Amino acid sequence: MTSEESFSWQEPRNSVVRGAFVVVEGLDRAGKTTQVQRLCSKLYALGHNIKTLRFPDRNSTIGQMISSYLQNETDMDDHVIHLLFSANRWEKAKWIEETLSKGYTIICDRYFYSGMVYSAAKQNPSLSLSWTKHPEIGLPLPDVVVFLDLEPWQAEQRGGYGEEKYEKREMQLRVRELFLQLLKADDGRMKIVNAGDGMDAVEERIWKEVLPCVEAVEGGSFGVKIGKFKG
Ligand code: NYM
Ligand code: MG
Repeated sequence: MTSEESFSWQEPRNSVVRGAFVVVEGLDRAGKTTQVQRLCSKLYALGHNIKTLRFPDRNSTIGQMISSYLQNETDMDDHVIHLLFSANRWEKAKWIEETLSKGYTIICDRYFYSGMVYSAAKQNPSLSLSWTKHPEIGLPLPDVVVFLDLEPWQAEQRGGYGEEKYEKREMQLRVRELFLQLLKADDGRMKIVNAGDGMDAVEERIWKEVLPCVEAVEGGSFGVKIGKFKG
């Protein structure tokens, strides 16, 4: 049972002011996919209306170009692939806003935070962290972002590591540094969660960060309007 199958078809069961936009971020093999599924199941069991999303969304034409790049089948200029990742989010922007307005809480596996840090971690002199932000400006802003933090050596010990582009120690080290840099500059919506030990403990930590936010947003404390990323 994938999260997509189990959570995407139901009509909203509860009337809420709007859904919350929850993003889960982290290095490769940080456990995002497992934790997103667990989080959805728990929220759904409590009666929340849930939809899931993941980036890159490999189903669209742009998503297939991204997937082929990640699998080392095609090569692209660093700026071009950055803009494709961003375009892949813009393809979903309207759907995100409409879905939140209908009262669904969205749990999203990666978003523009990954977009910025993975591109900037390439250390291309004409592709700084601040350059990477520009195409993301105006996208729906998450209400909470959970950064699953673990050290690259811990991620490496998990299965499947090293199959795609970027899954290399040097790259992951820089990605982590940049995530931590974003966290320092953040307005408080990014929460750091230690993801280096057992799945149940990590699940509990995520729950403590996410549930209060979901309840507050659905209850109207964050207003009806969905924020937009300002850079
Ligand atoms: N990635 C993901 C980017 O480089 N930019 C982005 O905007 C996004 C959303 O794609 N190594 C990278 C991070 C991952 C890779 O993601 C594929 P996943 O979650 O491993 O399928
Ligand atoms: Mg990966």
